[in-house]
Amino acid sequence: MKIKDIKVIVASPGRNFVTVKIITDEGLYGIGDATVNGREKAVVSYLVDHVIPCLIGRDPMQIEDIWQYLYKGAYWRRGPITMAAISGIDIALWDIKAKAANMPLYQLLGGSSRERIMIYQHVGGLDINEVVEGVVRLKERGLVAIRAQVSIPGLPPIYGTGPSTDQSAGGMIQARPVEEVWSTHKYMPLVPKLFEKLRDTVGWDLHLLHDVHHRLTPIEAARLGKDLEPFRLFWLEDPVPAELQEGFRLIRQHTTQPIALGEIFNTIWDCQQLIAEQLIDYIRVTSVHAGGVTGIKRIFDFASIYHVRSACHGPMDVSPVAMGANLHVDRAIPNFGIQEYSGYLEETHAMFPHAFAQSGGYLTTGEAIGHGVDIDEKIAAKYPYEAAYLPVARAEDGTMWSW
Ligand code: GCO
Ligand code: MG
Repeated sequence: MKIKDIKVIVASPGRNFVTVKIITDEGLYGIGDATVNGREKAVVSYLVDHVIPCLIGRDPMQIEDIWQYLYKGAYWRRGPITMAAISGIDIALWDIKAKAANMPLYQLLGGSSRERIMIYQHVGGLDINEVVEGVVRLKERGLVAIRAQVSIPGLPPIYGTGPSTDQSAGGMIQARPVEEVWSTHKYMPLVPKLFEKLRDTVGWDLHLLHDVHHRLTPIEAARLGKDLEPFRLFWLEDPVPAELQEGFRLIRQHTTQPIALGEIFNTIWDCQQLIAEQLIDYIRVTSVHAGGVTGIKRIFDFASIYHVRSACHGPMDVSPVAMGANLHVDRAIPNFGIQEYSGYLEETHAMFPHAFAQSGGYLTTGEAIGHGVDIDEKIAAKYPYEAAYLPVARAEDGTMWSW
């Protein structure tokens, strides 16, 4: 079998997606996701100008060799654009291999370790009462794990702490990034109050999660972790920017609050120390950003030695294609933790017909061969690329902040 053609399809059914379609000379094809939110076209150029010409004529069955060829062969290693391009190709190649084997992808990865995959979804609100109401509503729909975020009183709603989380980002996504205002000292005492009220209302069975979105320092994160301990959160996500891996030691010295990290990581090298020193509990790499099925499987296998569990990033900008690939890995690995699933707009569901399905707080992969997600190119043609950026953040004095 040989790779005959590779198409890159860019479409915006509500969000921009970069989809790779690898077509073989035997008629089999595979689909991959190569989307980097807000930097989509950089990946398109990387693929079209530098990757695809080198892959035509190669054997699509040699997935590991093609991965290494693109990783080592470029000389310039790692980085979000390179790794998203590798991811898109890798996910499509695994799809082809599973189709050639006439199996659902999870079977090729070792078979099924679980029947269903626990997910979490997001609730945001302008004040604590609004968030509590939202959490109660999702719980009634059968969710067993919910991420809760609240706006800071006196400040406009901010991405990731207010209603402007993924599924309701609405006005927050613009052709140029909106600039938002952040205040650490107003945020810190508010979050424990939110989770106290949530525990009083929904009890202790529900898993509650919170995303800090990289905005604190290690000692601030340690303080927040200690303050949250009585409410037994499933995790505290991205408390601190993670370039400085050893910074997480400080958090660990002070709190037993479980920590989740890794949605912007591309390789095992971004989290090698965090995992080997057991500085985190959940690793949030996702197939589209961390080297495809090959990349995340390698990271999760490494993490399993250190009691670190998987938690694939799965917001709306991770397309249903990467979601499908994630779910097959989630199903197969021994150290699955949880899967983020923000859900998708109707247009997105229609453009990517998929075998995975939600039932209450869980997703199932379905038994379709391959990863079970396709692209409808006629629908895709109706939604051309649109410039769209998530907001950026500044402190109240104007200092640029992590968002
Ligand atoms: C999450 C994330 C997302 C990211 C977004 C960036 O936990 O799902 O933090 O909301 O901000 O995916 O493109
Ligand atoms: Mg996050």
